[in-house]
Amino acid sequence: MSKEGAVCVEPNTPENQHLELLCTGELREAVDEEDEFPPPIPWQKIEALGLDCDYGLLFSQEEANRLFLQLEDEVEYFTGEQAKVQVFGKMHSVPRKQATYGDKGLVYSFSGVHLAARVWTPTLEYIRNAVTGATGHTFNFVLINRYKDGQDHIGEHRDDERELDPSCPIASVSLGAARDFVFRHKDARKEPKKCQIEPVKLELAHGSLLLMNPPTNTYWYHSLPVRRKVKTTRINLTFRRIVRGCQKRKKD
Ligand SMILES: O=C(O)CCC(=O)C(=O)O
Repeated sequence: MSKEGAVCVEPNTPENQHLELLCTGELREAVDEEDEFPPPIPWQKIEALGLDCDYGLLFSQEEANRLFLQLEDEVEYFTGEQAKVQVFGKMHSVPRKQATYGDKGLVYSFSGVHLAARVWTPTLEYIRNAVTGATGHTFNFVLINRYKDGQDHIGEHRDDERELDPSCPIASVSLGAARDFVFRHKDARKEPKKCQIEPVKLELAHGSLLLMNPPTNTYWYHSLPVRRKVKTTRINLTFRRIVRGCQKRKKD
């Protein structure tokens, strides 16, 4: 992985979390039930101008392996027209597989497609609860992208649809092949660049969680580029919070 970019990594401060628990009286119980209390994630802070992310390992290798296999069994991906997106007015097949799950009635609209949420599967609920436990944020929807190998990819975009709760981070869980993930500032993408801001590049590991906090998606595009050397499959889950009143109707 390239080490370019304005990446600032800070150590986690688990003391703060313990202090918080102490105030709410939950620490005693946590200590008593030490075996059942998951250790706090050692978060890495990733910051640049208008970019605010937290990155850490959410699952052990063993658990991540199990979840990957369960998802391979459970998730139903879109086919046909629903597996296409609109780019400059033309419909194209997406270079990966996609699926959406979530609370009843939720629809996510982007790039000319409207994807209705299927009912949560047990594995997706388990992963969503783990993300909530680690972050304190709740989510009602997940977009799943499956990249069969390094040829599958996702182009530069921002997750800034109006139906997303702007105060809620987007929580991205990765399972399977490690892949490079690139952020580029909106004013430093194309020549002539309005300003010189270096891209921020990360490698997203098996079992990892990347939290894209606001206002990251306002200022930064992200992509998962082609990596021909990657021969194995990766599944990515982006947990989101959709605000019901702001949803586009299916026929918009
Ligand atoms: O696969 C990934 O890590 C990125 C997915 C993504 O960009 C998205 O869901 O908006």
